[in-house]
Amino acid sequence: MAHPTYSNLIGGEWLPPKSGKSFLNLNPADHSDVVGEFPASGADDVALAVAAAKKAFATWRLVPAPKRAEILYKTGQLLQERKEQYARAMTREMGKVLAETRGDVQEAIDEAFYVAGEGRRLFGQTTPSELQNKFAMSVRMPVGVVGMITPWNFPMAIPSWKLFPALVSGNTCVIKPAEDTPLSTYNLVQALMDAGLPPGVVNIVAGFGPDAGAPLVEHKDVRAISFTGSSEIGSIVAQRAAANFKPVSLEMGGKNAQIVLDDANLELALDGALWGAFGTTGQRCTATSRILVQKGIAAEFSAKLVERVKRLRVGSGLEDATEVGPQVNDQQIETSTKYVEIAKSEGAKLLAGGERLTDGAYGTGTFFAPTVFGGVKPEMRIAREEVFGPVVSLIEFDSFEEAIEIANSIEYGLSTALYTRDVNKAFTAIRDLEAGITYINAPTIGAEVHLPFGGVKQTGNGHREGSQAIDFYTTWKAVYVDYSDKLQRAQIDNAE
Ligand code: UN1
Repeated sequence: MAHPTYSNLIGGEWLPPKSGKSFLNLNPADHSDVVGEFPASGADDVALAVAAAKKAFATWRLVPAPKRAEILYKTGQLLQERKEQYARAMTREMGKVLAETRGDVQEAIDEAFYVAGEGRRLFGQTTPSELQNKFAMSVRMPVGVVGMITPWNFPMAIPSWKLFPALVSGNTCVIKPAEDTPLSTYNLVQALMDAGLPPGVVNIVAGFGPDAGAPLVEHKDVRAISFTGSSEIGSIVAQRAAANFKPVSLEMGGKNAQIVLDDANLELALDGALWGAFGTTGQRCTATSRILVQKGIAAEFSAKLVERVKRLRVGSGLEDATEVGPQVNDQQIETSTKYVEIAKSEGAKLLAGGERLTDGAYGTGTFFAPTVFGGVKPEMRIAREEVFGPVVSLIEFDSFEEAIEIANSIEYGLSTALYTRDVNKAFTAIRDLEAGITYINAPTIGAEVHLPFGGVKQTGNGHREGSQAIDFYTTWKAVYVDYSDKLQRAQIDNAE
């Protein structure tokens, strides 16, 4: 069947890539289903897109913020109308089940309505001047052209976390979506354009990291970079951007722990573990990949978990009965396979899954059996390194203090969860867990758009999305207005 061909969006026009190259976007549940052909762009395409964004910035920054926000509000409404259509397109290109792709579109809708309100805030401060008849204030200014590099696991939500706050702040954008899932970014930007976004304010350059991402990071007219992806690539992005002091916001890996104390509601903790570890086929940066269980309940918890994991229905995300969709591509399958081998060689005990599924309809896609390892020790690689697949490790501990220590003993620090009925322990964990997010009696996944999102250690570089995103997409200007009609020298004339 003929598939649609997409171009780059540059200055409001659809332009084929200068490189003349393209790639196919395949359905991970069925590789014979081609979702579309997308440009494999290069530095020339990036340069055109940045020039268009720079031109558009001259006028977009002068549009009053409440007006910019109205376009975002309208975008939210259009996304509501198109939710089912965009969710289906997303499941087709990314694989996760429909309930989750609906959630992904919903997250973009939430972000649109939340950020639209920001158009009438974007608050600065006023403060007394040390001098008479002088007014002092701080105002937020846009930074200019912002480059965005987004991942495939939340193909609409994450672009919305970056585009919407950048836009309400008056910036213009060039976005390079992940090569596995460009269509959802196209759909999101289509909604923005239909809501009245002027040409050139958002530009899309599709392609691969080394060819299209790198020139975006390095372009001198790109004033800031927002990246979500692996810590490995994030480090390269940060180093390249550092050459010309470009601010970079990085959201990267996780190795998120769910701690279950022996006083916990066990069924609730099981529900949470199952959803946290196997929702999105384990392909969330917030996914539960370590379950720390207190010794007294470990055997029961492990048996019940394994029993439920074995019953999970793996299949195409477009089918209603499916609970776990495919992994996004072969590379991810290889990573899961590699970590299963590593875990086995380290002496961890395979309790469920552990292999690629190839029988029947599975053969045309990239499916991996939901996998559980028991007997995992905190020092094993399977307990420390990110897998980004449907693989979870069970680690036993004696005391609450030991659980916190194990949870913190890794290089990442995104999300954590504690299941307990003891309020004192809950608050102690909130204080002591080294992570950007802590849940009590809820799984490690499920952040809401109006709270800070991001992590510590190798997970991030100090910035937060969600409620704090505006801080990255604006720069402060201090403004002094002297209405004394005479020269007043700060630090000197106020001494009198
Ligand atoms: C991610 O995996 O990169 O908190 C983002 C969550 C989602 C976002 C995940 N709202 O699990």
